Amino acid sequence: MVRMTFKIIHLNEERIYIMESTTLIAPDISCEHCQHAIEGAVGTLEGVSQVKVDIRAKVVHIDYDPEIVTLAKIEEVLDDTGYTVAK
Ligand SMILES: [Cu+2]
Repeated sequence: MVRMTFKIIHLNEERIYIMESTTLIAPDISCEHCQHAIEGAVGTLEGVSQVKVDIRAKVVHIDYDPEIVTLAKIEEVLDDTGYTVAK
């Protein structure tokens, strides 16, 4: 498994945001259409701050706030969009 997860800590005046950054493998990614579909679906989820699709590597880099959205939810949305995450 090549999934990598690490934490990013953002500080602002009101609270500390502990974001997770994860890389998911979705082997069905093949072109820019896939990229836009994934960015549109995952990028609009509340709690997701950044989505980057690497078409060639067939991976999705996601920064999210685990207090707002779970990784399971993100994977579910990817699955619903047609890109099942490889385990
Ligand atoms: Cu495509």
